Amino acid sequence: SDYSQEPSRHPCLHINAKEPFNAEPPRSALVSSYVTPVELFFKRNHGPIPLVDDIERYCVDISGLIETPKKLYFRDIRMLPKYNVTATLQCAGNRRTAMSITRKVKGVGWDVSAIGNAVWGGAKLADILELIGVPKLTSCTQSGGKHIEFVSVDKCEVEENGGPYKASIPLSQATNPEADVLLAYEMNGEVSNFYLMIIFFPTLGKTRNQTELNKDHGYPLRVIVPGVIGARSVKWLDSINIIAEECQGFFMQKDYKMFPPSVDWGNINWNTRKPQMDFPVQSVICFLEDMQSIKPGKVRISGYAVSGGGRGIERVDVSIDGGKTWMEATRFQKTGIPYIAGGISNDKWAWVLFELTVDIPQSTEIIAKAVDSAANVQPEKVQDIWNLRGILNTSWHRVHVRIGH
Ligand code: MTE
Ligand code: MO
Repeated sequence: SDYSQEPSRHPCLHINAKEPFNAEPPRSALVSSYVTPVELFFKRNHGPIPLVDDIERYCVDISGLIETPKKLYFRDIRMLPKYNVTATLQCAGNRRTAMSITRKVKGVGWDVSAIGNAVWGGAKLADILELIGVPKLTSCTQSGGKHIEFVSVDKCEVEENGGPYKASIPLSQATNPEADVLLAYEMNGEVSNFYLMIIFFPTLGKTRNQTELNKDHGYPLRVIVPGVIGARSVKWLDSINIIAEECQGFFMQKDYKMFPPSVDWGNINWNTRKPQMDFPVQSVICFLEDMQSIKPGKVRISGYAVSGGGRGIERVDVSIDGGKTWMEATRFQKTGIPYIAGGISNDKWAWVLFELTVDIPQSTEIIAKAVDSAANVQPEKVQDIWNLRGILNTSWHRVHVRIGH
């Protein structure tokens, strides 16, 4: 494979694999702002970054079990109403390294930063499908299409034997405008425009290219499926197929499925499980790395909490005595606006940042666990949710702090 065209990347990223490129920011970058800067957003790839250079000729082929197959050019998609959806993208492999410490798992190792929150700008998939004759809230087309498959431009060397990355979601979700599934062509457009206006004003012409999706994140067009593991948000979209059964690609059928701790590589039967879609409730402490030493006195503990499926965060509990007693942290999204569970102005697909200022008199273990709007709680021990692919590690997050002088 050809890795000679890879884009340049931020030097602060921790590289977990070079080719394909897999990297995450330091923990502190995640709590520095509600919206994660593009350069510090984690990058998860299964092959070289593909080059789409002729935007005029670029188009998405939509076919399969529909009455009127169609080619949509980039300009056709840009003509549809544009939505900005703030959504947290989390890789199912986030926190995999910590899971493999108890018992070995297979997959790229990640610390706690295979996650980021961005403002995705693009057309709603429900609008696109309506444009080609599939009405809103359709769960089955006349010719029996029940799933919508996204096929990428990239080549996944190992998993797909050089074929493209693929995934599917139910048609009912794709045609539901409330599910906010996007074909996105902008990442943090609103946000960077705001900052760039300050920096470059009045040369606003310069801001244009900064807002479009960059190569690492799917230029020129990617799918965003809010509330669902990152693996379904296909980058560098090439075509869309309406199909009867869910996509049969590697990443749907032979990967990203959640197995019980009893299943190992000797007895696995992939057909017994469904592809993972929504991610479970998660929270992580980000203000310091594990085993860091700090000064005694008041400490501001901070981190992120998020749940899948549009379930909001009801509560974040923090312990500074290894889980004997708990305190509730405060949560926020946009700076200055307090987060009210179930509030109408919440970004429903986005994480909350949490914080709690406490006195830490001695070296200890700090723990965080979150509760979502359906009262789901994170599991205490990683052993209980261990699975051979090391996905969905949502066990209580623990950091050890040493008090030094
Ligand atoms: N899309 C393509 N075409 N190729 C990929 O390798 N990786 C998926 C998903 N979409 C992938 C893809 C996975 S596993 C994740 S977690 C997200 O993209 C990561 O998105 P990001 O690199 O923009 O953070
Ligand atoms: Mo992922």
